[in-house]
Amino acid sequence: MNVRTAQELALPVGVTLDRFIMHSQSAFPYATGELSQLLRDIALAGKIINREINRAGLVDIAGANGTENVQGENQQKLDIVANIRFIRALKNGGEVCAILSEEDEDIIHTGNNHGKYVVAMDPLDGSSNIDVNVSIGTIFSIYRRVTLISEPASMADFLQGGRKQIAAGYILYGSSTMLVYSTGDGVNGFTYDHSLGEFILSHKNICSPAHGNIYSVNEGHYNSYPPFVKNYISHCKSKSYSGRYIGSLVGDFHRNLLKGGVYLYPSTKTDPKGKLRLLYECYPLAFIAEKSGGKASDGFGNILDIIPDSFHQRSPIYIGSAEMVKDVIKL
Ligand code: P6P
Repeated sequence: MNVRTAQELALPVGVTLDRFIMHSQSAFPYATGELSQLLRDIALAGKIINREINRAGLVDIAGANGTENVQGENQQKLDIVANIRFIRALKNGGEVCAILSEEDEDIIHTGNNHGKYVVAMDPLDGSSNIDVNVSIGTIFSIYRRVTLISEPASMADFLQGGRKQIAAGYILYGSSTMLVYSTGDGVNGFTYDHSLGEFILSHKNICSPAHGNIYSVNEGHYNSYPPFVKNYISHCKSKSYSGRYIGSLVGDFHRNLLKGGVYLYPSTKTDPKGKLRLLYECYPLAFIAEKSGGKASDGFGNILDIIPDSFHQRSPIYIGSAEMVKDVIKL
């Protein structure tokens, strides 16, 4: 039997999220720690939601809540739980003056009017997959407020445009739970170690492969896609690419980010503007895509250059490996 040496048994735990944040902050001499605290608050909410999700099969928390959100979509119980958990964590953290959530029509004022930041979020995307045990995710986007400190936040704080994001990321509740985020200088991934209750740096400086052989699209809507999307799907088949579509944006995006691939949610007859939300799904993932060398387009231009005009507006999205996104558009 091979007996592990003391050195092997005492391997370092790795870099915790806290230590990574503190180290990153030290690179910004004028950083005063509020953004670091905000990232910790998001991570805390992620740990709590991770626990709820893991119990979903055991504690009657899965399934529909019997209500609809502002979009008219059936809310799952965990959608509401996740929304409450994030709002509470961000309120208690004190750094955020207001939140825009997919689950609420209007912005949520936290009461921290001295908070420098606002957060747009989809607290739990893909939640209809919970009771069939498919990966789901939280998506978040962080802006520095433009309204006066001490005043309540307003629409202007949330309609600054994708290029004004100062940080964005997602939490993937999958076979393992991961937090992936960027504050503008690279993209880093942290895997949750349940035994420690810590996110540990596991994917340093993620670089999106320029090309890949995975395409993610719901081919059930094929007949209502624009011609260029149909051409691209034919192109993928001619190249014998792998179709991988799990019906959960964060899961599809994350796999394509690591392995190379492109996710497409085009406009359709039922969703002429596309299905995904610009402010808290498209913008944050486009931020991550670009900061890791990938691309994100609405079919006409860069997602991050779209000027927003309402909180819950939708956009078509073609996102992932740079060369593959270019291929979608040029076809
Ligand atoms: P469809 C989940 O509802 C979601 O917002 C994304 O997570 C997912 O990629 C997409 O919608 C699935 O939509 O129309 O293919 O079922």
